[in-house]
Amino acid sequence: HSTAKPTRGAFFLLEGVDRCGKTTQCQRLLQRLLQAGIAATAMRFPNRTTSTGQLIDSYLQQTSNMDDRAIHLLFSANRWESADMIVEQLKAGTSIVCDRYAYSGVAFSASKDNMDLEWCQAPDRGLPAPDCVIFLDMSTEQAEERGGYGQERYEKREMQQRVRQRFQELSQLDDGVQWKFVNAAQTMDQVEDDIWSIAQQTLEQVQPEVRQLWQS
Ligand code: 2DT
Repeated sequence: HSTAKPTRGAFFLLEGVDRCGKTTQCQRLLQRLLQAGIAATAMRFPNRTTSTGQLIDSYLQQTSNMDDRAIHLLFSANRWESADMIVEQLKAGTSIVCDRYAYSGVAFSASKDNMDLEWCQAPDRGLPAPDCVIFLDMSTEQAEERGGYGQERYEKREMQQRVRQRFQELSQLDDGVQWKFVNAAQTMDQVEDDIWSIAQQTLEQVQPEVRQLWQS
C-alpha cells in the first residue's frame, strides 16, 4: 500500500533501555524513509556537539560531577537549543528520526533519589512533541546478554532496571503522545519491519499542527 503524503514531516522518537538497538534502528528507519522518497533527517539527544552537550558528555563520562538537578536542566536545555529547528524542519516537510528525547530525560533523572517525575517533566514542557514514541523494549537481563554495559555513568544494572520502570510509567501518562512497543529481542530485521509499519501508520495520521509536549 502507498504511504500518503503528509502535510508536514513526522517526528518519530525512538526510546528504549540501553543495548536495545535503538541507534541501529534509527539509522535503518532513516534509510527506509529516504528510500521511500520521504525527506528525513536524524537527530539524537544528548547532542554532544554543542556547549551544553560538552558539559553533559563530561558528566556522562564521569570526568566531571554535577548536582542532579543541574545536570537535569542541562539535558533539557540541550533539547531547547534544537526546538525551533525541529519545528522548522517538520514544517518544511522533513521528517525527524530522533534517538532519545524528553522521555529519556525524565526516566533517567527520576530514577535517582529525591527526584520526582513531575519536577523532572517541568523544564521540558512545551518542547515540540513527537508524533509517536517507538519504544524498543527488552528485559534488563536480555540487554545484559548483549555484551554487558559500557563505562558511562548510568550503565549499571540497578539504574537500568529503574529506568525501564520509569519508562513504563511515562508510557501511561495521558499526554496525547502515542506509544508503540516493539519487542527489541527479535532479530534486527524483524525489529526494523515492526518499526517501519508503525512509521507508515504515523505518517498517515500526522496532523498539521506540531503539538507541544506535556502542555494541557
Ligand atoms: P546515549 O548513550 O544515547 O548517548 O545516551 N540521558 C539522555 C539522560 O540522562 N537525560 C537525557 O535527557 C537524555 C537525552 C541516557 C547517553 C545517556 O544519557 C542519558 C543515556
